[in-house]
Amino acid sequence: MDERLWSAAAAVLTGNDAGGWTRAAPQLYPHQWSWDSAFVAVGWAHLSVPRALTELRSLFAGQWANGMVPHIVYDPAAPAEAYFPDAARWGTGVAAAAPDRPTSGICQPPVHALALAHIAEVADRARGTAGRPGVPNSGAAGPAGARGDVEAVDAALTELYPKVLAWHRYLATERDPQGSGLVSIYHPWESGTDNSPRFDAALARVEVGDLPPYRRRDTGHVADPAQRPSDTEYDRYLWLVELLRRAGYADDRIAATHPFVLKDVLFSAILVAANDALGRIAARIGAPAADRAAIAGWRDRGRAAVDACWDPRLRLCLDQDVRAATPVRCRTVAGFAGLVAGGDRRSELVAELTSPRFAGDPRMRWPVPPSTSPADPAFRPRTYWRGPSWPVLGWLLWRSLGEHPAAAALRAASLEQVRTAGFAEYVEPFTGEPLGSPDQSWTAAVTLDWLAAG
Ligand code: 9WN
Repeated sequence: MDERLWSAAAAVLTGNDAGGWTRAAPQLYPHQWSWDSAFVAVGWAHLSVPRALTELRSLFAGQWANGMVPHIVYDPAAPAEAYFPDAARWGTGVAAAAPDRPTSGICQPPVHALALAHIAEVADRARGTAGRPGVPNSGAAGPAGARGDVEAVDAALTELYPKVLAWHRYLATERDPQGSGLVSIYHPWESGTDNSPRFDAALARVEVGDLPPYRRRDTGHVADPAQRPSDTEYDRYLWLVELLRRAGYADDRIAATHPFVLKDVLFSAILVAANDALGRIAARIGAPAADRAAIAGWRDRGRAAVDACWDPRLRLCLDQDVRAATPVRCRTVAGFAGLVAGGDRRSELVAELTSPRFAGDPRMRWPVPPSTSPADPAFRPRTYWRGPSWPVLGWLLWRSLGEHPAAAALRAASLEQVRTAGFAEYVEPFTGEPLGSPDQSWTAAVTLDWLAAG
């Protein structure tokens, strides 16, 4: 165990702890983000199981009445100018379940059930090994603490299970009225990979109308604004927000009229993995058979649909642009959706992941997946999701690889990367330069999990 790296990662989570929830980053992202929060809970589990559970509880306090978990739960105490768009810009008071907790009006990939199942595994493991030196989260808790952790997990599973189920049901119905197994997104921010070239064509078709004026805050928090999305992209992002707001965040209206609707293959694959995890949770708490059948049905339907997005020429799974009725032909990390969903393309996808088009590019400082392939014409090594590597996505793929030998290599390379680049939001893949925000919570969280797996 690398004690120094462990303490440094723990210090990032503690430093970003806002008391019951964790800022995604100290300056750039001073609120609670949905999928960040799930990854962060994976890390917290190794420091404190109760704290990890609190992270998810506080996020789900912002869940909407229709089941949607919003992509940002705002900190009303943060200054309004800390981040844009601020809560007021979304005007979501009408739709939110808890209007006292201001939220955005869109969502992000559903990593939460994975996090919940992971916390339960960590607590179970600690109970089995309580007090053994060198086992993370065992010495601190001790035998009584470890038993208490498992009790806390059981209580939290009972409380959170119906909320997570409602979240998955929302995605499987409102976001997939066709029952295709693929989830529709209405905004690039919903993918979590905001300015990926996956969205270029669909975004280019969005004609910006009468956009209320705004001032960006993000570019003031990074060393070089070129690391962030462009102003043209921001205008379109804000126009899509405006259209969603005008549609009252009503899924049926949005599905019928919104100019940006994409079947996001990575989001859909994460939902498959999350349904797998939710199925295990449902079995553990003795949930009704009808729930368990629904969850298994969503999982199997999603897995088959992600496999059907396989493109034999690019050797990746592709998003489907609903408005253009075409697959989105570009080489990005989202193409490994089939690995995340656990379908039939595993060996081809591992070969592609380690090929010179991705982690095996000889120019790579460490063999970790870049967000966009250097072989894609849109590749930019320093620009946000257009090339830099994001440790958190490396973690998602690592986890999906299971016992495959490529997993150990990816973990080792990722740990080397964080040792050198620190807990950066993203990293220039050839030089290893840290980019975006320093002390990004989810980078520290996945580091803890990689270390605990050693
Ligand atoms: C918009 C918080 C979030 C992540 C996203 C990442 C970035 C926000 C932004 O930061 O998005 O949601 O302002 O760029 O793209 O994945 O959840 O870390």
